[in-house]
Amino acid sequence: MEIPVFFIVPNDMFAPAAVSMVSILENTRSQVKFYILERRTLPISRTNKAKLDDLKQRYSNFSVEYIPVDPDDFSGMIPPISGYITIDTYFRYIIPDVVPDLKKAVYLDVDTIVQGDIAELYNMPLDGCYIGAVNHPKEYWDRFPLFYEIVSNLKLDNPYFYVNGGVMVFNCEKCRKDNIGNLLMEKTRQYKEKIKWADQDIMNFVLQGKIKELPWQFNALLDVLRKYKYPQKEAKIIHYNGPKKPWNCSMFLDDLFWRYAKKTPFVGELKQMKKDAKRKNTVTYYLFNVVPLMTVKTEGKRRFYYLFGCIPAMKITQR
Ligand SMILES: [Mn+2]
Repeated sequence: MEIPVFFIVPNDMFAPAAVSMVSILENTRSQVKFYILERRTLPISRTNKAKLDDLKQRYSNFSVEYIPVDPDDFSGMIPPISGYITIDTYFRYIIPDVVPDLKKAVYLDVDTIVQGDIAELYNMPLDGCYIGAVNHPKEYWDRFPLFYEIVSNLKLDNPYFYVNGGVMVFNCEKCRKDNIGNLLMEKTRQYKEKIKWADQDIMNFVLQGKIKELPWQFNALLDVLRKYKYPQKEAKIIHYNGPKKPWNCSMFLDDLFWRYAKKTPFVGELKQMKKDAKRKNTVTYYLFNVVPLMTVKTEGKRRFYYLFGCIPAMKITQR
């Protein structure tokens, strides 16, 4: 049995994606085939492809196929509200169509670490549904008013069922049979004024009633583990959802990410990415060009002010 696993990877996200891939390979005995959807306008460099191939010396159970996708096919689709999600999130729509002989396929975001056996996810019964995915935990609705906005915009039948698109199992055969890819594209253009979280909104809306709910362990969102204390050991897939990523700041559970990063030929590059992000988010104002008067660090929506570069002075959270 070969497990097809799809990633959507612009070249600048190749290193994090490789970490997710290695985490899969470390924890399964199954043969895995990675399908990488790359942006035709930002293709993956030859160096990166060669580096991934080098991993075959350590893992004998994988192969890779690159599939270029034209972003222009998705023109007119509104980019998601959050700036950190890019237009190629919509590439998820075409997964069942790009490899016509696949019955089923797994999709993973690049910001995931798989610490369970990927075969377990792949083998989850979909009971005739189009996709399988994990619902957001009930705590989210009250914490993020955006959830109420989304479900009321979309008029979901069950306002408390809105799955996360970072981990999905596709019933490719059924999606192709009912031409779901086209339907999703069409509805995206039709509902573009009402969309908040891009394809995730549309998939929840169009496929409602035909989405198989998977246990939380297959897509353990960070807050689920951090704030709501679901047991981390039970999590099979950890999803660094949100704008903070282990490769752009220090954060909860980033040790897990780095443990796998070290097993890839990309660890140096990832460390550099983190350094660059830190530099980009830090501005220091000098007195007479010598004395560091004030340092401002930006972390997502929060801004930290330090006097003389080290004394914490103020914290401001933007709305
Ligand atoms: Mn994600």
